Amino acid sequence: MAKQQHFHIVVLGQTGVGKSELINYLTNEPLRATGAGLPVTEKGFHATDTKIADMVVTITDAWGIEQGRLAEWQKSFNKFQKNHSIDLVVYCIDASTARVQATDQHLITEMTQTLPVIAVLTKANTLTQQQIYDMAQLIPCRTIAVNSKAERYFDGTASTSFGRERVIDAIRTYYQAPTQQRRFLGGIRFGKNK
Ligand SMILES: Nc1nc2c(ncn2[C@@H]2O[C@H](COP(=O)(O)OP(=O)(O)OP(=O)(O)O)[C@@H](O)[C@H]2O)c(=O)[nH]1
Ligand SMILES: [Mg+2]
Repeated sequence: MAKQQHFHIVVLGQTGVGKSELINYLTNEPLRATGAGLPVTEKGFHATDTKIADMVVTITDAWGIEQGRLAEWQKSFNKFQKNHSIDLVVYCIDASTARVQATDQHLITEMTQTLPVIAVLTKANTLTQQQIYDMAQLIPCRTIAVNSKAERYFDGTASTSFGRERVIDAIRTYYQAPTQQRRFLGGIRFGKNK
């Protein structure tokens, strides 16, 4: 098994949900390419040693899950998991659709059996509190709403980014936990959904 030097965070989720953008937002660095249109992050798992606030981490940006390629994705993730120790999975779900898909529910449920997992609802800036709450109820782990990118829209309105501190606080809970406790924290629902 490859030895992980630092606390290892792996960012997973379907293509286009904002995994790479979240990494840039959390690290405050333009580390990963992002974009609309075709899938951006290439097949595989792309690790970078960096810092999130004062935490020294390795953060891995994943190939996004594409429709019709779930089995292929799972095979490649299983292989990755066998060869790397993972301290925390950050599983991203696009909140802008106001839907939680069964694929994401199943994958999170499966992963929480063996790994600590937190979920991030990305692009959450257009949703109401109630919508965020309703989505979080369907996700079997701690869930945090985020907008990774402040931007201007076609209609002239703008959004501000939010959620960074909450995600950092959640990461810190695991970062500070002794190794044996991390798995336990992953298996139970703790902390308040926000
Ligand atoms: N407003 C807003 N836009 C976001 C957010 N997260 C991502 N985006 C945008 O959504 C698009 C897709 O984001 P990416 O980070 O490239 O998505 P990804 O999950 O890495 O996609 P793949 O690499 O294809 O798997 C980009 O145009 C991002 O700028 C968010 O929280 N808010
Ligand atoms: Mg990407």
